Amino acid sequence: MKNFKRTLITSALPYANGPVHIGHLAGVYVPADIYARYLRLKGEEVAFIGGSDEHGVPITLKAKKEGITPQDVVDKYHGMIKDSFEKFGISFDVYSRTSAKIHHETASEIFKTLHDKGAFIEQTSEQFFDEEAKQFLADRYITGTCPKCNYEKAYGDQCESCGSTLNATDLIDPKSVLSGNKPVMRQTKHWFLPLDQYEPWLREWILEEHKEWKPNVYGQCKSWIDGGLNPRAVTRDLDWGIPVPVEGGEGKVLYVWFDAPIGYISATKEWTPDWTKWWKDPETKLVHFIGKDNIVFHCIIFPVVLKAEGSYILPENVPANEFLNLEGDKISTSRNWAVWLHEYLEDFPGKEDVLKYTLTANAPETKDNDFTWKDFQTRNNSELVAIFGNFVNRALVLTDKYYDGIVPEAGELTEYDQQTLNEIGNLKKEVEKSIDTYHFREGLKSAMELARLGNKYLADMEPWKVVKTDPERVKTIMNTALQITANLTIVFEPFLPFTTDKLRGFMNFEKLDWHQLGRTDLIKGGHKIKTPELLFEKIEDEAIQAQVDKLLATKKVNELEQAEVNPPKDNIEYEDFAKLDIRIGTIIAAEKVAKTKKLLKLTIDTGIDKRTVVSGIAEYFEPEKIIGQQVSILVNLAPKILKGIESQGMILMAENGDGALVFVTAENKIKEGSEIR
Ligand code: B3M
Ligand code: ZN
Repeated sequence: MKNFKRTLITSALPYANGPVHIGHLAGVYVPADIYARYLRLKGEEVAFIGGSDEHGVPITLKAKKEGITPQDVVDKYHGMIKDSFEKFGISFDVYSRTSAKIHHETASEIFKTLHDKGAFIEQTSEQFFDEEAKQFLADRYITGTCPKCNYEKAYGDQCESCGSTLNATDLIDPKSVLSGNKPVMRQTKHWFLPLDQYEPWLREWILEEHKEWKPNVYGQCKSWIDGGLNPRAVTRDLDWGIPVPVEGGEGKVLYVWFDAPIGYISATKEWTPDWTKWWKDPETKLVHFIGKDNIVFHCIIFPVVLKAEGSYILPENVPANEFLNLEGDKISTSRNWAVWLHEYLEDFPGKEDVLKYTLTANAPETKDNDFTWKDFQTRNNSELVAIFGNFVNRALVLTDKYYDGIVPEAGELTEYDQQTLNEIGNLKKEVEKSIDTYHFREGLKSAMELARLGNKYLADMEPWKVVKTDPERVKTIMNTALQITANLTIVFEPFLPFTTDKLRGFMNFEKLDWHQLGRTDLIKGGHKIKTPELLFEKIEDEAIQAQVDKLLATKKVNELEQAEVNPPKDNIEYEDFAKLDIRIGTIIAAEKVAKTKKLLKLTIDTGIDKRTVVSGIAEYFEPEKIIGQQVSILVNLAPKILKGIESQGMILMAENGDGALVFVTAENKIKEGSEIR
């Protein structure tokens, strides 16, 4: 492996069109942060770069939806994202934004350089144009039916239902998002990056020279390259973005995926005047942390830009992650199906590391994974509290109790003591191997092994028993336990920085660098620790249930919103309608029908009588909660036996296309027996 002098870590620039959620964190920011903290702890020269991606169509669409300007949108979300990253402890050296002046300048300059070198081809092509809005339509401004799966709301670049990449011209029955009209074709000129010309080079550089890239990354690159690369437009007809800085570029902007990765360079410039050593010195190791949907941009398109420019280094690795799902469903900003970082920080104050731990322990490194609140609770209660917290607490509390908080000197070590301490060095190697190869969940697992080791050591040694028979021996046991504790403050530093900070506080202990890890004399006899507190606290069921309820409420809203409307039925005569006798009634009793999932047995006060109705609504309503609910009831429906119960009438329900149900009733409470007609 090549030896580098310094490491430049970039993490994907989140779109400033919404807050950051756990999917972003697990995929990009938590692993990048672990990597940055680890290298810093080793004393290496590191730059950790972040920023907001503030251009592109998603932002203009959001602005349109909210009736504000794109700049308003990005100001709002950039502030929010930056703030939540800070509170969560993502240790960026700089967090910039692509609407910054320095970025506009940098991206323009690189575009011009490529233009002047003749690196682009100019092509006139036909694009969709909205005649009413007088505007060319970006892919996201066109919706229509997906030719692959028939989903009716596919975008001009992608179908979110089947995941296919599309061209706007592939859509069946395309419509403009702006006016709802069918767009027409118009000619427009754009600048293209001829990716096809770089194919032999990409083949060599990635497929031959970077066989060590993660299989998911390498595989995606290979399939793009083998599939044949085409020239790619790097400009757009849009009024939000960086103006195309060459002749003929009026009214056009740089394609967001052209400028966004350049944001890494601009942010570095903003951070230090000495930026060229980070971007132009071959002894700098450039690593991009991204999610899997960004692979082609970071492994193919951006490297081609850098290569064409000629003076920049190329990424050494791109450890892209797969996706994190939430409770079995794809995370989605538009469907509000997410755990938002800023909300988490409010709901779980002081528990930043619990989320970091869960997201790393369950990181989608090799395949998509699922985040569940239950798992979050278990990771906290059974791992952080029961293993790490328990060990540390025992070690510190016993030291406090037996020795007034003064670390005892060790006597002669037994073979078991020695073995236990030797294990620290082995685990250190494991953690290093894992982090060096971007296997952060393995790394965390090995770090956790050290806490397990400590826990087991104390459980085996039982100092609380030995203290009665051999108090001298207990000094050695406690000293050994405290050496393990001291090592924990180092090994967990990249993963759980708030926790190690707290632990060092309890121990009255200084921050040590990675190279001290494995030493068995870190904490000296005679050192005084502080009165210990709990390192982690248990998370109760109620807190978890509250989060689950929040998601269930979202689900319900989505179901109602996304429902398809059924086509109308054939006309009927008034006489047919007049035959229906529909009354207002009140549910006075309700219970589940045994051995069925869907049925409730209801007793209804119809104003005429009190009667039994069997209704298929059990999946949507709990019997206790609907007592007193007024309903509309069809009272002259012929009775029918259902599961052995005679049902005398039918409750009217409104049902959306997904089958979610709501009671149909009068606007105000009204006397039972009132007729509906
Ligand atoms: N904003 C897409 C995303 O957030 C894009 C990343 C840019 S990285 C230069 O997934
Ligand atoms: Zn589709």
